[in-house]
Amino acid sequence: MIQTIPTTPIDGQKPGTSGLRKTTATFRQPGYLENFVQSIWDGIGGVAGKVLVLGGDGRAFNAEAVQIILKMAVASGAAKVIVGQGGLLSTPAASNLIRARGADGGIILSASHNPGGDDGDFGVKYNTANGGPAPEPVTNAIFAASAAIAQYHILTAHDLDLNALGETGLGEMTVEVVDPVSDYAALMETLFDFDAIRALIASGFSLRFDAMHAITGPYAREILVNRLGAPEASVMNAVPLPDFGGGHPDPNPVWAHELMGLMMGADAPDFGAASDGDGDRNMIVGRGCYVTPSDSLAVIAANATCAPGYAKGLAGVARSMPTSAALDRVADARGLPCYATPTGWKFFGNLLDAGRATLCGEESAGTGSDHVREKDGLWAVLMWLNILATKRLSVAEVMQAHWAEFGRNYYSRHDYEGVDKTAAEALVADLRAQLDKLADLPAGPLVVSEAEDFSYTDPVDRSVTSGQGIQIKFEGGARLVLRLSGTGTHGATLRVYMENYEGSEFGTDPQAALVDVIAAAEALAGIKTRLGREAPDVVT
Ligand code: VG1
Ligand code: CO
Repeated sequence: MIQTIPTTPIDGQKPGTSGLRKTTATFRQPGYLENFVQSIWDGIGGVAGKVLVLGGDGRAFNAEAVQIILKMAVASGAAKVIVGQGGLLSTPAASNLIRARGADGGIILSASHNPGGDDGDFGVKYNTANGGPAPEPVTNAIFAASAAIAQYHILTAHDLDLNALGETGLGEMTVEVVDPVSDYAALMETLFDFDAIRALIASGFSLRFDAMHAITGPYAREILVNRLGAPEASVMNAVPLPDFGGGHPDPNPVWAHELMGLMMGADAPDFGAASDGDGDRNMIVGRGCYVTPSDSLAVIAANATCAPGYAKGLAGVARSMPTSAALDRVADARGLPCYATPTGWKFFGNLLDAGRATLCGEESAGTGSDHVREKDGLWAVLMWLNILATKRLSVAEVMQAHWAEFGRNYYSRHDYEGVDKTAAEALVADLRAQLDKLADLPAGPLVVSEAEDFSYTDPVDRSVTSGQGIQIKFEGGARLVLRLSGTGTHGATLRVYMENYEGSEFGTDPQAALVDVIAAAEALAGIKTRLGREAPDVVT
């Protein structure tokens, strides 16, 4: 029986950088998920007759949420929902399924790199028919619907068994349970030279992939072990757990410290990598050599033609504005168009759809291409393996060669997590208010040359998105960006991004190379005093 349940709007159901993220406890409140899902249906003009893809990263509440969403899809007349077995899908696999099946859209259940479990976070993201995160007009419509909601519709029924593959009926709707891995693995085989990677591994090249007890375990096992012949032990923390084993599934040197310890140790493998909760981020590490995400993006752009799927060259490249300009140097040298977008993968969608960009990336460990409309962790790992298999160089040698050719953009991001929201917002607002007057003024040891509040005009649909981060450039070429995170669930997180280009000296520690920009940031924003913090919580 389809029930119509009266409800009232719940404050704060506003999607952030990547969907709606709240604590698991918040999502478990009666009606919370239901209100938001109905708001998605209402915001996109209903789901009657539509085909949707559904799955999540397996964190706590994933299984319950999938059942609720299926019952709400049938109650609003959806024709079909394609669900990953067990309710699981990585974000890039979901994006691929939407595209491959010509679905009208999809729902991905994840709070990505945020911790999960009963005391962690949960999230819901809506993706459109191109497979990508809903763009701002759509998320704004969903938010507007959440503020006007008066009722939701849901079928009263038993939970479906989502472990058996194949089609079943739920009321008038078809539910198709698919293997979450196979279509994605097949797509990877079309892009990369699996024979060459297999030969590299067979020659004794050793690797470790840290799935961080998140969604990529089964994907990495199938691709790296079963298809590429890596030993079983190459995939660590391979079993997805609802609380990610108590860890923080964010692939950076701080949270992936187990892998980092291994890679910096005496018996380090040749190659290490990790991915996040929902499988769209990546970290690349060589033996004794951490590769910053911005550098990884630049290396991939410079060498993508090693991979068969990109052999014909790139149409263009794109990065989020805070990402380092290492990519721009490659683009300049190769004559490629290069775009700088606001933070969040949704801003790459139009560039990818229009064929203006083939590769995109963010400093936050997200890299991807036009093969899907999300960033893709395992894709980046396979791209690196393909490059190494072709060049037969170590990761450290690839980096040295890259810097020798293009120079090095020393880069670091300092995060101040869970700080007082009012103080963080005031810090940003005060700095924003001064931007007009900063040019030519000293800032610690540096002198400001340009200061702006980043605003983006989409070159495809001409839509304008403003207030996307404070960008300050200094005489001599250094750059500073400050913005508040849009994915956290506690207080505020201030992100401070710093870079400085160096043409010939490549061996300096990034924190030392950036010491002047760090001092300039403190002089301009007064971070330590205003936030009451001595040091950042995470340095990447
Ligand atoms: C962060 C990153 C951003 C990324 C977003 C979603 O957003 O900075 O680059 O696109 O997370 O990634 P914010 O607003 O917290 O800075 V994921 O893998 O968490 O979906
Ligand atoms: Co993610």
